[in-house]
Amino acid sequence: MLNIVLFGPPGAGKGTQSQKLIAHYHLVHLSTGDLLRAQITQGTELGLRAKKLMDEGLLVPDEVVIGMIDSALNDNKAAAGFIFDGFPRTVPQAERLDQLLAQHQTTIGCMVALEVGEEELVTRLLERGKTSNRPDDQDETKARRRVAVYNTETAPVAGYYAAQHKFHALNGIGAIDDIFGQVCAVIDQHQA
Ligand code: B4P
Repeated sequence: MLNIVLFGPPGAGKGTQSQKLIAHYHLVHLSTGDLLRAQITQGTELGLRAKKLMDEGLLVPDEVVIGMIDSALNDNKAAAGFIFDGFPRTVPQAERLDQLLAQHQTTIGCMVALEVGEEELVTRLLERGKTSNRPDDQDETKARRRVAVYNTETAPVAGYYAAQHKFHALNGIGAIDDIFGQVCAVIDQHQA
């Protein structure tokens, strides 16, 4: 099984690269952002609670996203592997993911981090906000808050995977196809 964590700040290109990776490696895409937005669209109680936090650029509680990932893993037992996009976003989420994958007799192969500076991130998020209708992409203050939340709460997750010798960082600035080639090179090297 091939399990990849695609890591990086909001707007780094995780969703963009995930779309290309699932086509190339035939993996199941698990984006906690997409799963949460689906709950919002369906108007579930979970979605209503998550929306308030997401619109403000804050993280949804760990137990909520861990529960969604647990269900998704159980729903995709025949998968060749998973791309985890936007998850784990905290160290407790990373620890729980390891436990959940162990229950399925598998583990994370590698984490690929896309590195992009704050000004470029904010530019990308606000640009996407012109067409995405995502409330969290509409406002510069919220975009900067998401980057700040990433720096304090999510960035330590890199150390968690570095301690397992699974962490690889790439420059996330450049042509999307060039970055995709570099991400594939890291994954292929890990599989070899
Ligand atoms: P996400 O849906 O994960 O949102 P994101 O971080 O903005 O997405 P991403 O980083 O994938 O966007 P991409 O670069 O592809 O999360 C949204 C919210 O959900 C969070 O703020 C949080 O509230 C909640 N949440 C989600 N997961 C959670 C968790 N595990 N725990 C707690 N809360 C959680 O795209 C950005 C733009 O850049 C696009 O327009 C794209 O076209 C552009 N772009 C991409 N690559 C580019 C490149 N190389 N050059 C130029 N532009 C590029």
